Amino acid sequence: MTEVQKVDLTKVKPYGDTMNDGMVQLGFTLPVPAGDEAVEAARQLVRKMGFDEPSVVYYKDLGIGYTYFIVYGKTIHTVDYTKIEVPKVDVDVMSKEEVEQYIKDNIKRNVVVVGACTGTDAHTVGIDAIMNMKGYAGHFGLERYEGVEAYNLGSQVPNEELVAKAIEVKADAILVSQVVTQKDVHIPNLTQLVELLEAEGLRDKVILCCGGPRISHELAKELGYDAGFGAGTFAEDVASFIVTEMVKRGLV
Ligand code: B12
Repeated sequence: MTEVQKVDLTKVKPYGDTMNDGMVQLGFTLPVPAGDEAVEAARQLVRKMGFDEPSVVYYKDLGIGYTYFIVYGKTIHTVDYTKIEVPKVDVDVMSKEEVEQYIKDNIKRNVVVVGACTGTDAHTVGIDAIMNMKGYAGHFGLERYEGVEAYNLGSQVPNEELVAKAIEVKADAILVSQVVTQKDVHIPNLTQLVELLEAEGLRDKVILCCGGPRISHELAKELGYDAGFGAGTFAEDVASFIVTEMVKRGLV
């Protein structure tokens, strides 16, 4: 009979093929030409990162003096899982049908939602997944919801245009998608939108949400948003938040 090993949640480390072996696979590129010296450089670097027994299991010459590595190593670190607290959007997620019923019972009019992927960001798939009729992974988007009037402006939308549309259609909620986060390009862009809404006297009158694969609820709150949604979000998650928040804040 296989014995199930007990995990000490106060000292969690990666599992490779035995409990607590700490085994990790890393992939990275060094700006040095491929060869024995490059392999040794990768090994030394991985040891400095806090891994025992670094072993270069694969490397490839990328040309022009660069080499790509895959290295195995055993981390010397652990984390206390029992002490971890992650700020999360505080809402009971409803199904599409439950959201529709909630709108009928509690809001009694259409909920107007305007969304876009803003700034220079050209990634439409995330905001489409949330808003478009056909939705994502079997979850219909907001356009399909009875009682929701959804306007998806697409990508590379300037904040000014998004705010103008929100004013024109009297939006109850504004949804912003940010996928490119290189060099923190999303931070000033998300901040500028909050400033524009404040200048228009609109900030308190709308539910403001942002989302994207590297957006957390914690970051969103820090930047002045009501909620932030990360990878794996469905329309139900944000719809539930919008409608319950509208009622909570008396925006009906
Ligand atoms: C497709 C794609 C593209 C396409 C986009 C086409 C299109 N019409 O969208 C094209 C080829 C145009 C592209 C271009 C670029 N891309 Co690109 N792209 C991708 C790719 C492969 C998939 C993204 C995607 O569609 N995901 C699927 C959707 C469903 O997931 P999602 O966006 O995370 O959305 C979900 C959640 O995050 C959330 N969500 C998202 N937004 C919102 C908003 C709200 C309000 C809510 C509630 C939820 C929510 O809900 C969604 C559903 O669950 C990713 C790599 C990857 N595998 O993720 C790179 C990636 C995003 N791209 C990247 C880069 C760097 C670029 C370029 C800068 C490359 C270049 N040097 O030119 C350009 C940028 C152009 C620009 N100006 O923006 C990087 C970003 C790195 C970073 N940290 O910033 C990635 C991660 C690739 C990589 N590993 O380097 N890209």
